[in-house]
Amino acid sequence: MGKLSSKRNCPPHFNTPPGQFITEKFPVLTFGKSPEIDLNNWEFTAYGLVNKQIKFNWSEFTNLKSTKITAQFHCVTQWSRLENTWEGIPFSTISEIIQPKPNARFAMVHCYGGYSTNLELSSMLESNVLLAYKHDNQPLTTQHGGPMRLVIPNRYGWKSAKWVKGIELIEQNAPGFWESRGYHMYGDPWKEQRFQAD
Ligand SMILES: Nc1nc2c(c(=O)[nH]1)N[C@H]1C(S)=C(S)[C@@H](COP(=O)(O)O)O[C@H]1N2
Ligand SMILES: [Mo]
Repeated sequence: MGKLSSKRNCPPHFNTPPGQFITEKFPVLTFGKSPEIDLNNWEFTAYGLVNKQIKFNWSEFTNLKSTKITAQFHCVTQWSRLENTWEGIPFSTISEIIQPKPNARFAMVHCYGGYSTNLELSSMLESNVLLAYKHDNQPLTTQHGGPMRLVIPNRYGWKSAKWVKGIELIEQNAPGFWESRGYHMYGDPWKEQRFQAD
């Protein structure tokens, strides 16, 4: 990765998806209020079409082997933040534990506070998809999804669900919170898959 200073001098279209503008801030985009989560009661579950259902508390979850990635972040409202380091547990690690059944094709990500989003299981298994608890080397703040959020850099930001509580593997695709309000089922920023009608 180049330095941020060199990227700043690039025209916005050079290395960001079409229709996006670069910001160096980290705006907060939340529908409604941030949920209050007590780490002592925090739980992460994975269930549905799996051979082994799991329920982890914070120490069980953070004892899994973590990874660090650097990735762009693209919100459908057109801001992109180019350099973000995220640290957390790859979803592929969770997948090895839960062992999806052959008919598991999609994931519904459920959040504290009621938000949800849907993703293809195959996209979730890419190596840069994390259940992240650090951003730019700091513990995730509450407003950015702390204690833990999904990060899926190859999709628009609404699919990077904050305050993740559970991941349900399903056979038929179904819309999450924004997808049922017209946002795209896949949401690839490089293809400008913003809204369902596009
Ligand atoms: N639970 C939850 N996750 C969410 C949202 C939300 O409203 N609730 N907003 C989404 C949207 S639209 C974006 S762009 C990103 C923004 O993440 P940030 O607030 O950390 O910048 O979070 C996504 N994840
Ligand atoms: Mo967004």
